[in-house]
Amino acid sequence: MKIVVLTGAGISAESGVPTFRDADGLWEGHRVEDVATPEAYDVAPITVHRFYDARRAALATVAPNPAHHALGRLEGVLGEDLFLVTQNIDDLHERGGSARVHHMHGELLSALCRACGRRTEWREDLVDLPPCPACGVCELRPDVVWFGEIPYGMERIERELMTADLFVSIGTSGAVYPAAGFVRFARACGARTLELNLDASEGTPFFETARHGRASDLVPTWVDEIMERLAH
Ligand code: BV8
Repeated sequence: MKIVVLTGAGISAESGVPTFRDADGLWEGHRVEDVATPEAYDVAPITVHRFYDARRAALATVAPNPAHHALGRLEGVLGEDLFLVTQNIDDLHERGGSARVHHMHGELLSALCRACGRRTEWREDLVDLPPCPACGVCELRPDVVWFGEIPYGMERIERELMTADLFVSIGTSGAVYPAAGFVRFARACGARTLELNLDASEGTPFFETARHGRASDLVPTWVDEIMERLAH
């Protein structure tokens, strides 16, 4: 059974990582859409660095929750038959036991050099514009996909959606594309579809089944069901 799981900020909410909706999409009075853009970075790089430096530093204060751990267990059983694609830029899936995580919107713990294009693991602040470890130029930006930029690995994601038996969306509002369109694409390719989310989302009408509740309850229960089915 091939399963594609898409996660969003809602799976990290119970770990203490604020979702985009919780803060009403605001950060220090800025709309996220206004900070998470290449234009914002060109106009006010320090403001944008402060936004991401704060979120990167906050990772040290949060821990994976039972939903992350359950997906780690599922990977142990399904191996390559599980494709986990996340919109999240935190490292909670990895710390929850998932070894293969596709971060379609990039990662907080990575820096992208605007001079040489290299992506480097990065755990410190970027606001002081440190030199790129590869080329030495001080042009490191957050390795995050901003609005108007192309998400990482779209071809790979589409291939996985085309061959999935089941597409499960966890903790996302279904407000941002192309991720919000995955359910319709998967369904058109013949996959069953399941939404696990705190409440109804913009995507709910496109799912065959939707379960509403907290991810730390819904995800372990669903993973146990799948394990049970795989065992027989
Ligand atoms: C692109 C990284 C071209 C940065 C992010 C008009 C119409 C349609 C599309 C567009 C349009 N105008 C512009 C666009 C394109 C645009 C877009 O979709 N805009 C929206 C605003 C309309 N998209 C883009 O620009 C994308 N690029 O289109 O390129 C292209 C595409 C394909 C191929 C070739 C070319 C790039 C978008 C990426 C932006 N970067 N993140 C950062 O993190 O700072 S987006 C960011 O917000 C997230 O990554 C995520 O994708 C998105 C939404 O966040 P969610 O994860 O869903 O979180 P949210 O807070 O919204 O919801 C939380 C959910 O959890 C809720 O439903 C809640 O009920 C639930 N929840 C809460 N607590 C719990 C819970 N569930 C369970 N348990 C709980 N405890």
